[in-house]
Amino acid sequence: FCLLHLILGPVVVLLVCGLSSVLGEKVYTNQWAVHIPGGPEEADRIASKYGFINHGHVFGDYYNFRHRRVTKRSLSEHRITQVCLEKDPQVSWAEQQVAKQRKKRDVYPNPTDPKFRDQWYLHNDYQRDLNASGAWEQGYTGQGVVVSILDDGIEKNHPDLMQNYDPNASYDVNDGDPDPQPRYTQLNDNRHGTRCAGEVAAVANNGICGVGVAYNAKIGGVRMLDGEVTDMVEAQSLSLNPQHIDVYSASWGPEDDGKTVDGPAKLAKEAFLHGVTEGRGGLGSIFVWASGNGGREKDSCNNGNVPWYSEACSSTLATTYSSGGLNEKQIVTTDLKSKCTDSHTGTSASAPLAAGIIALAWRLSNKNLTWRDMQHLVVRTSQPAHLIANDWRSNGVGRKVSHSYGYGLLNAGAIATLAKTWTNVGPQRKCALTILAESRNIGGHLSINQSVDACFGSGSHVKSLEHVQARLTLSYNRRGNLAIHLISPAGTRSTLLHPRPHDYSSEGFNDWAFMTTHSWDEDPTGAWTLEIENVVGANDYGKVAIKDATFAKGCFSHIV
Ligand SMILES: *[C@@H]1O[C@H](CO)[C@@H](O)[C@H](O)[C@H]1NC(C)=O
Ligand SMILES: *[C@@H]1O[C@H](CO)[C@@H](O)[C@H](O)[C@H]1NC(C)=O
Ligand SMILES: *[C@@H]1O[C@H](CO)[C@@H](O)[C@H](O)[C@H]1NC(C)=O
Ligand SMILES: *[C@@H]1O[C@H](CO)[C@@H](O)[C@H](O)[C@H]1NC(C)=O
Ligand SMILES: [Ca+2]
Ligand SMILES: [Ca+2]
Repeated sequence: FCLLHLILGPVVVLLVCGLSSVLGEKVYTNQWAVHIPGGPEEADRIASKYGFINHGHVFGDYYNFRHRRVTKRSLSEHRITQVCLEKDPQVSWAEQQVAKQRKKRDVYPNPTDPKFRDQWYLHNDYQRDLNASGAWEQGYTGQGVVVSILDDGIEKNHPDLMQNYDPNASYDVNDGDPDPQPRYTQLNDNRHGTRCAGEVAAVANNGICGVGVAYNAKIGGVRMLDGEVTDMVEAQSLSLNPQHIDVYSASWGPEDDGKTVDGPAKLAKEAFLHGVTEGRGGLGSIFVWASGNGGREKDSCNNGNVPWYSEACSSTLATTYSSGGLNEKQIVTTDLKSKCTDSHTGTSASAPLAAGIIALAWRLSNKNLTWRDMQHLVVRTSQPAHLIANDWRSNGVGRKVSHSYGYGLLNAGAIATLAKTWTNVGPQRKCALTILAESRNIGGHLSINQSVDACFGSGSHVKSLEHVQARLTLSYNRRGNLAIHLISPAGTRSTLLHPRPHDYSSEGFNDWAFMTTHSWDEDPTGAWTLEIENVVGANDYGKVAIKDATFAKGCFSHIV
């Protein structure tokens, strides 16, 4: 009886080979744990009697036996051998060992680049980070994704960029040629674009500098800041190769002087619209913008300026690090002349990190996420984390949101995880309503309360919000004294405009679109309230007309 298995053994091998992991069933090994109280010599004797090799003590009187002929991995238990052992009077217990599914806790090897350990914002074991490794370990590294940096050029032959450099995502708008190589000066004025490019896609595991967030992404640069910036220059940059470039990253804007009100002009507006409707085969280009001073300062977003391409901080969707605090290191990235810097700082550092994280949401096998899907992922996965602000509030769907940080700190691992199972949001619907056809006096305080049906009964009925825009035309003798709030039916209070002490202008706003993302996923049906308030309370005067409020109308993802 006990000899029979010697013949059967090899047959079993053939049957089970390769099935084990697929079926997820128990996998039996050729090892037995055997309890033999009679001592090591007795154990050796029993081992050879039944065709085992004794691999020695486990502990106490337990021995590790390996069978010579039983296959190393099998889906069926080797009953015969088991019974033989159990029946032997010298054996008090025996068990054929099963291979357990065990994953190494830290299975993903960190990049080996010399400066990687200084990239605290990507991954560290001691404090919050952007959880880049959470995406990498799932195989999301930016492969197949194309990012372009709109800036002062890119050092395309930098040893830590060269391998990922993509000439088709690059152009020199300033000089009108295909080569975006920066213009070199004594003071290295044009290093910005190269530094931003490295944040996104510096090559990993090449022994040079650090890594980009999306270190397998393709990276290009548009040289457009090293010269006169006009509407046409902006538009041309924003619409470079939209069927090839997935993400455009920009870290610049108008004066941060607390009084400038500037927005995209005709051509740039059209470039945005064209990008989100036609770019990437209709899935929509992603535009990532740095806003305000970003980052950690409590008042970063409320410092009295209306950042370029941003109507107010309520349009901010999420936050990344921009530079460290006093005790923290700054951003590590590629620098001009083949160098590596660990002192890249400022607002400009944040947009490329966000662009890189967005690049991590796609995989080669699924680049199907639209520009709106991407924003849904960001809204759902960003977290207040440790970000300090006095205005964190739960919105109508219970999500924490703040004017300083939007929905919070981006989490690359969480985005990648959610992207895996995400199904496309349906087609975009827009419902536009006129709130105030005739102008009204503002005085010291004006509150307009209007019930809306969100276009109920029509094809543009909006049940769940993305963006809300309020387009105001407003005259006032001193624009900077005004605060404007919008309150949703669910009670979410968005600050559309903060008072701006330095803004003396009497120009008001001319059909200016204020946007909020704070009511994301709320049902817009019900009473909306718009409050316009003179915070100084002097004898100011002016009028307002609200051309329309548009619900669920998209703009572009706007990231601090
Ligand atoms: C750039 O585009 C051209 C023309 O579409 C194509 O032939 C070439 O392979 C592309 N190069 C890269 C690096 O993608
Ligand atoms: C991609 O999206 C389109 C339209 O939303 C859909 O028809 C298609 O099935 C999607 N494909 C994948 C792989 O998700
Ligand atoms: C980072 O991402 C991984 C993968 O999605 C996730 O399991 C982990 O919880 C994330 N870490 C944090 C702090 O959110
Ligand atoms: C707006 O009007 C509705 C009734 O139409 C009322 O229930 C709501 O309290 C009002 N909201 C404000 C802020 O006045
Ligand atoms: Ca050039
Ligand atoms: Ca590197």
